[in-house]
Order: sequence, then C-alpha cells, then structure tokens
Amino acid sequence: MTGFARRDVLMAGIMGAVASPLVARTDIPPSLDVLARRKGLRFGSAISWGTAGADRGSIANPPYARLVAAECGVIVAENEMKWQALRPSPTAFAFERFDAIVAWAESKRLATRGHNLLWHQPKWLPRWLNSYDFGATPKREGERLLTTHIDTVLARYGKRIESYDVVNEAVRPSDGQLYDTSLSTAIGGAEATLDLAFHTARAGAPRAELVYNDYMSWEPGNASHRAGVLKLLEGFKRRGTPVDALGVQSHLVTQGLDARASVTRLERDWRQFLDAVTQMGYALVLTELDVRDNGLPTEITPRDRAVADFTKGYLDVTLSYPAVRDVLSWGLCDRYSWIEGFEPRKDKALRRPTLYDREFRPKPMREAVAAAFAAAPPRNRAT
Ligand code: 9MR
Repeated sequence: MTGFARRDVLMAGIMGAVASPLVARTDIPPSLDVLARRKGLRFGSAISWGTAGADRGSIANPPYARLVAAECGVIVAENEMKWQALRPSPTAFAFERFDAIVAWAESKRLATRGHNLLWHQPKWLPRWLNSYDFGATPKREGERLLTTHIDTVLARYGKRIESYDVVNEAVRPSDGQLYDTSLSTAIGGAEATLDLAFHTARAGAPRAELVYNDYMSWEPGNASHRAGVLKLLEGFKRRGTPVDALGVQSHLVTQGLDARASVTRLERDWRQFLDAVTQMGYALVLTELDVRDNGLPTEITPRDRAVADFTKGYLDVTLSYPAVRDVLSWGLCDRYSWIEGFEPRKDKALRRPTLYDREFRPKPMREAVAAAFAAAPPRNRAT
C-alpha cells in the first residue's frame, strides 16, 4: 500500500469517517500495540482529563481519544494521579478526574499505568506540603502522610493498575545527588523516604510492577544524571528496597540532521548505562517517549525525517534489551504536547515531538516506531 493509502485508511478509523467500501478491512494497518505485542511488548500513550469540547489531549476530545484507543494497549494519565492533582489539602483526596481516566481506559479495554506516587522534588509537590507543619514528631507525621497517600491510592485502584511509577525524578541531574523535600526532611533523609514509598507500595499492591522513573537520557550532558540514577538503583538493591523496573522516560533531543551519526556517537554510553541497570536485575519501561527537534531545519520534511530516524536509532538500541517491557509515548499528537510550552523552537516554528501531527495525521515518527517494533527481538512476558 502506498504511504498515502495507508494514511487514509488509518485516518478513516481515527477520525470516525466511513471507510470506503472499496477498501478491504484487511488493509487497515495494525496498530502500534498490535505490532508491539508480536514481540512481547506493549505500546501506550499519555492522555489527560478534559471537559467535552475542549481542544485538549483528553479522554473527552473524540479525535484524540479515538487515536489513543486505536493505537494503544496501555495509557497513563499525564497529570491526574500526581499529588498536585489528587491532594488539594492534607486531609482531602480529589479522585474524580483520575477516576474518569481509568474508567475510560477500562471501557476501551486499555491497561492503565500509575504516574506517580511520589514526585520527589519540592517544585512538583502541592504548596501546602512544602510549607506543612510536621509538628512535634516530624518523622512520624511525615511517614504517616506519605504512607496514607500511597495506601489510599493503591486501595482505590487495586488490581486495576498493574504498574506504578512509585517514585519520579528523585535525582538532581547536575550532580547526581538526591533532592530533599519537606517530606524527606521530616522523615530524616531522601533514601529513607524513597525506600518507604516502595515498601508501602509493595505492601499495598503486592503484584504490581514498581518503577523508579527518571529522564536521564543518552544525549551529551546526562552523564552525572545517569551516574546518580545508577547509584540510587544500586542502593535500592543493597537495602532490599522492592523496585522492579527503571522507567526510562525517553524525552529525546535530536543532535542535528545526521541521525545515524548521532546514534553511532551516543550508543556506547547508552548501552553501558542499560547494561549496568539490567545486570542489577531491573526491568525497563520506556515511559514518556517524545522528541525535541533541536538543531533541525524549519522545513518540515527533513525535520520529520531526522526525528523519525533518531527515534528509530534510539529504539533499535534500546529494544535490543529484552528487559524492555512497555513503550509509552508522552502524548500521541503534536497539538497537545507539553514541549511547545516547555521549550519553543528558536525559529518559532511549532514543535513536532510526537507520532501524529496537529491534524492527527501520522508522521514518519509513527512509521519509525512501527519499524522498530517489527525489528525488535521477541521477549517473553510474564504478565
Ligand atoms: O506533561 C506534563 C505537564 O502537562 C505538566 O504540567 C508537568 C507538571 O506536572 O508534568 C508534565 O509531565 C512530566 C511527567 O509527569 C514527568 N516527566 C516529565 C514530564 C514532562 O515534563
């Protein structure tokens, strides 16, 4: 099938259009999740909550929700399970939005990943927690707050969520040290706080996959971040902290037009890191794939090509590790990606970080992910 015909068929499905009677159903290209499953992997995406009619990457936006349901086997709430969303105050929980996302996923027979139970940085904790009075027995109060939060979330979702980012981004990229927060100061140290989070999660969800999730990546400038994460993972092993997998966020940054040359340059250090992680016995989950199209021309065709080739190179190397179980993109459509707000391009051209363009048309990056799944070695899935 030509690129155009494939795109039209896929679009017909996503946009809810009536497929042409001339097109046999067998011509519908397999979804990314179907391709992933052939290798024992799963494919998924982030999705948000939103009001009906709002132009957001949400469950209430029909074209976006259809796209996610069509391509994915697993979803993750982009923001709605975070403390900032769930915890308006020390005593309250606000589950409505995350509940709606989990219910939507179940109605589409999609699995849900939980992101996250503790984002270990003051910047990402609710304001009330940063200025909280832990009272006369701060350790006990800090432990009570953290364990109550985790217990409550796990009790509510039980077996409905089988993989959690228990701790998110605890390592400071500049020097590899752990952050401190009001909670960890009260509890008496960052390591003790993270350990408590994982032990509480294991007790509350004994069968769930427990993940430490971070954005140490393969581009230059990440060496101390990677070293810090390795040190943290070694510490977890030494202390018997129940951590099953490393979440490799995979917010990639292109390094210029020659993607092949970039991949060749980056591969060695990346393999060294993944070798170290997997030799410790951790599984790997690619949790937040997207691409910042830096150092690339404004013109769309070469830009999309380089993004796709860089993605393919990254996935080829990373999926060669059978320890990788899931690949999730951080949103599926350029229109709703966080990257535009985070770091706009210097030339003011709109970012193109995901698999589908602003009109929900598949981009070369989608083909790159599909090709990487097709090329990946098969693996056994226990779950
Ligand atoms: O994409 C998310 C954005 O909408 C939020 O404003 C932000 C803060 O909650 O978090 C973004 O998602 C982040 C994820 O939770 C953790 N890894 C980095 C992601 C991009 O910043």
